[in-house]
Amino acid sequence: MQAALAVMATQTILSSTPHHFLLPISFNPTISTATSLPLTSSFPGLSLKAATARPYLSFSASAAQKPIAIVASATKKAVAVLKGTSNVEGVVTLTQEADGPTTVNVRVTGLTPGKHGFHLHEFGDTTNGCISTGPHFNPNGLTHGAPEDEVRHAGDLGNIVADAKGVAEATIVDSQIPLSGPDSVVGRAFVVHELEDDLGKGGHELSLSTGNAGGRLACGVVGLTPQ
Ligand SMILES: [Cu+2]
Ligand SMILES: [Zn+2]
Repeated sequence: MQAALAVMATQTILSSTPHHFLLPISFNPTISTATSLPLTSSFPGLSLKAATARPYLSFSASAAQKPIAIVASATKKAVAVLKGTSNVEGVVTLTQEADGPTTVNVRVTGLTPGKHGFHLHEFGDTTNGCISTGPHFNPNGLTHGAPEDEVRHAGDLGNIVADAKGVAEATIVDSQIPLSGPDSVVGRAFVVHELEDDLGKGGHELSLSTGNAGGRLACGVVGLTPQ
């Protein structure tokens, strides 16, 4: 930053135009009066070549763009396209306003009628199919539970329910699956399971880790989409 200010100072000296009104308030005005039209900079190590308009312009541009960047990040959207080895497939969209809860819209087809466990798993890795997405996303090191439980994996979104045609549609609003920050779910994966998630209450040896939801029918990695 000091070098950038020095460059700007040099440019002000050389151009002697009223550009200086754009400079930061902290800029020391004595520099411009103390030097008369220098062909070399009065700043050690700073040649005239450095006094191009580029650093000056880039500084102004980045300052002007800051408010736009804040506006653009107010709403975050993401999507996951679920596929597997069976004919089960689906699309999941996620929307988060600022730091509020995330709204998840789910549509999965090709299921057997009834409940199917639906989770966010830790990894966005499908190199070995849905198995390589790892366990349920669990940044707080808790045991498996229902979405409304205090003790749950962040990725525990309960069950989705397929109708007689094998179509499950759901809208889930959840506060533990943000689209930014240290616990962001972007880059992780949704998985829809063969069986019902018992929400940690089934008494099975897998109840407190997976909800005993059985095999993984389809999965998809969460990726950001345009606003
Ligand atoms: Cu799962
Ligand atoms: Zn879980």
